[in-house]
Amino acid sequence: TQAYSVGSKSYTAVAISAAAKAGEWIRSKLGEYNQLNTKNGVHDLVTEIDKGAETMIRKLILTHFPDHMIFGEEGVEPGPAASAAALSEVSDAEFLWIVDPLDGTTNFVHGFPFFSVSIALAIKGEVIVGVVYNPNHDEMFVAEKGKGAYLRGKKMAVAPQTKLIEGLIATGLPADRGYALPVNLKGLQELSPKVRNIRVAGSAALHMAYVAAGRLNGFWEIGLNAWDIAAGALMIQESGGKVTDTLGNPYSLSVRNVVGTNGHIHQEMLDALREGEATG
Ligand code: 2AM
Ligand code: CA
Ligand code: CA
Ligand code: CA
Repeated sequence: TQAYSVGSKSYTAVAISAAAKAGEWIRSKLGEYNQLNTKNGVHDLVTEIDKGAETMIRKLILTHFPDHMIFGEEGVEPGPAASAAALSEVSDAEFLWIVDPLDGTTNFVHGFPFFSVSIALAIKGEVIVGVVYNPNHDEMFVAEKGKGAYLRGKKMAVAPQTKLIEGLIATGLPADRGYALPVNLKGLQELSPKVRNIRVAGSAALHMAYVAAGRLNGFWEIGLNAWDIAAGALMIQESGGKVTDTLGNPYSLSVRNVVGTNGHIHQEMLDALREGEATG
């Protein structure tokens, strides 16, 4: 991945370099991997690849910025309560890196080539850099606060459609079968007839990057974590879109029930989720 090597010590360059390195490594393991552990049952998988990628990213960040904090999925106890508590301990940090080393583990395990590495940097709780890398397509989505979001050197822009019915929308089927899944299913039920179609491709971060790139008009999902959302949220905002929680509150690191759209269809989506009693 010569194209993505770090030339300077800038935050963005380090984020890109870490995502590229981890992503390349993950992709090299695709298809040969068979040992996996379940975290919270059969729907919530974790592999040695998730852990190895996080270690790799952590080391690279700390090499450049030894005093920065890192909040990564595999460094946190599983479950919403534990992750919320862990986030509240670090969310005010001067420099906080928010890392999902492999977003789409289920896809990775099955050899379905749609997964990503998501890395964001927040300064005192405000996301200023977001990078999402899909090693299967060698696509590096990069956003910097106030400077726009880019793919292959080209500025990204959200899709122009103004009506929900013209929208291609994505969501996820959460691993939490007890709470998040039933709420998300209500949203699917309500939204399916009101949109052009819905995709459930298995990587929240990549879905959000696709909204930023104008390939999707919107995305929502219940019960996510900061590491799924942070990079993609900045990317959507910097591409002209809008990110809130399902009740319409502005995006922050503590948002778990996220809605990210091109902006034009945002209110229609929020209204539909409320009508379907699917806001969580
Ligand atoms: P992961 O692959 O990093 O675990 C798909 O619906 C999305 O949900 C993916 O981004 C996936 O991220 C995430 N996800 C998987 N298990 C989860 C869990 N137990 N709680 C919350 N999100 C989860
Ligand atoms: Ca996981
Ligand atoms: Ca994830
Ligand atoms: Ca993950």
